Amino acid sequence: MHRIKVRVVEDVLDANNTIARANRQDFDRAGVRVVNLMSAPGAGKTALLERALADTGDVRVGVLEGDVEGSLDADRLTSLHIPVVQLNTANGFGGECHLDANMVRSSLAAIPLEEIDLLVIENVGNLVCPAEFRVGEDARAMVCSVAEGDDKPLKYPLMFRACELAVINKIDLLDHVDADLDKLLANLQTVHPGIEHLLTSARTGEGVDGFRDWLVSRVRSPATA
Ligand SMILES: Nc1nc2c(ncn2[C@@H]2O[C@H](COP(=O)(O)OP(=O)(O)OP(=O)(O)O)[C@@H](O)[C@H]2O)c(=O)[nH]1
Ligand SMILES: [Mg+2]
Repeated sequence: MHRIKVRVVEDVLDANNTIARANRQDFDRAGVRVVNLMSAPGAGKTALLERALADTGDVRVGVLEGDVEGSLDADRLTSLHIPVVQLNTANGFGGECHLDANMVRSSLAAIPLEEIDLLVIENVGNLVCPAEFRVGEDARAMVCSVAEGDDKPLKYPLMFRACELAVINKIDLLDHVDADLDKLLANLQTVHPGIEHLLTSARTGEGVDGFRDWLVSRVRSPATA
């Protein structure tokens, strides 16, 4: 029984990876680099994008917004005057807690790939499932806010291991929450030794330049994922 269950999960992930490779080929053909941005709900993905994507110089950026329902995040980005496409998992996908490669594939026609150099995919807020499903990205980044507590890398290691960058956000709240930043960073290195990290506050703007630089440099770096 257990082995059958494992086989089914493996088959689902294999099928997903096949579609993710097709997405990746389409992105490569269009010369678009893709970042899959993940976090628990409310860690600050959209708030960071609102600030970081305000000025990306000559790098043209688009965003695919993944949410279970609604267009609140896409609406927040409209003032940036960049292409933003909202993808809802409630519509036709059963309200899934993550994006998968097939969902992203279904959105490709709506994304003006010829007009952008970098696509940021804001995944559905969830610290577990999004880490398992590749969507055709070149790189993966995750946001962990200090308000979530310093133990999160130890409790959700797959997400922290799956990413090349961990953005530690809401550092303006450090004096108001119990999380110990040194402990959080040590736990991060325990589950993913050598992982790059940034300290940011989307509220004050501290560290956001570093996040913007990391995003923009994906366009010039060799693919990693
Ligand atoms: N104090 C503080 N608040 C922040 C910071 N970043 C985000 N917030 C707030 O945290 C809340 C959630 O931020 P969002 O940007 O919506 O988070 P998200 O990760 O996009 O959330 P989902 O898309 O729902 O998963 C909002 O009220 C933000 O204003 C920060 O650095 N400091
Ligand atoms: Mg968001």
